[in-house]
Amino acid sequence: MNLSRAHLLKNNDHNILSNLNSIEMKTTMSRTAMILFVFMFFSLNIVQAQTVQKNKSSTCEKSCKAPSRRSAIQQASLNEVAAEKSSQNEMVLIKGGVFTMGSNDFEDSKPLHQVEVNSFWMDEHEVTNAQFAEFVKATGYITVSEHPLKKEDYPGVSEEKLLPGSAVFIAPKQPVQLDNYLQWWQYVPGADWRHPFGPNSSIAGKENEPVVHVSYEDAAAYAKWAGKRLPTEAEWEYAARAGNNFEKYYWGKELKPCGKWPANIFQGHFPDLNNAEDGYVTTAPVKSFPPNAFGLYDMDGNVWEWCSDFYRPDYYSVSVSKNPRGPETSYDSEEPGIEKHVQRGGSFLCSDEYCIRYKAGSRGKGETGSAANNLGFRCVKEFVSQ
Ligand SMILES: [Ca+2]
Repeated sequence: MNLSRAHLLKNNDHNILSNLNSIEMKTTMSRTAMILFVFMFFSLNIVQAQTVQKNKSSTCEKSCKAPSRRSAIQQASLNEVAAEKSSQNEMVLIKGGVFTMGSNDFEDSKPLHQVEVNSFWMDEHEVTNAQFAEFVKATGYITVSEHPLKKEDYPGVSEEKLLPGSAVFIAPKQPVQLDNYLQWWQYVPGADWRHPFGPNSSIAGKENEPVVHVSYEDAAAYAKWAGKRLPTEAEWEYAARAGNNFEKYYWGKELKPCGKWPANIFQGHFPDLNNAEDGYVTTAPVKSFPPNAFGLYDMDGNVWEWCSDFYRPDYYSVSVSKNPRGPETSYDSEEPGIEKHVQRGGSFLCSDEYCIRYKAGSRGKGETGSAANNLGFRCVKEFVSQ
């Protein structure tokens, strides 16, 4: 996620609404094609599959279900505090500890370094539309995407384009070069948390899906209202790893453990063809995929999640080791004048083909005031020992 609002606005065009109408069609078509493919595949391979499957499933069941000693001990430790789990606010107590933070696969995630975090409560799932609606109802809060735009903030953009809105992923109709995100991200006037794809869309029936089109400021305002705060980047990564250091993915070593997609990411050909093998073209209802060892859902994929740290690519070389809270200011040499916060976890648009920053230890970043239809958040709360 590196969507500058001003950049998007300058490149906005007027074909957006017609493109938006194709999103649902594409979903239906891709699912129909998938069903047909699956039917043909199984018709041709059913006998062979039955034989192979017998051996395979027993191995797979075993590797998926037998807990390691480490995870068994960890779980036992978590059970001790399970009584404290709040059923009212759906938070999980994350017992503090030390872990190795970062990844050698990304320049801004180096060096690997030891970090200690205190215990904290964390939302077990991303903040949903229903939860955000409660906040708006109680406070009358207006999100950044709904605010009128000031002409002075967007020099070079014509006045008729200065309409409230947000960034929406719109799949191009054919394969495109992956060097320019403006081929699939468009600034859509009228897109906001209530209208994820633009003015003619709504969140009816999506109450249990993560809220999107929330800027850092919006997420922080919700957190404050809820008596919580946004997680630090270190807390987020510690929680996402859930005791599994050095894994390629937060969920393990394989992309598809036991042949199943463990998170809502992108399958197909990016950005023009989303096969939705995992069942979802865009956001999935929270808790659609299995939780991690700490009981947290969708730490990977679904929507990016805001963290409280400012973004700097070189922060890990100077980070304190205990409860780091990020640098004092943000700086990104790719867009030096733009203030950015860290985002984590990737979204329904991440794959090995593009946007690989859903992998363990990787970092995302975003303009503090920007939003998009794959960007949300979850909150944390201090743990006060009795
Ligand atoms: Ca998906």
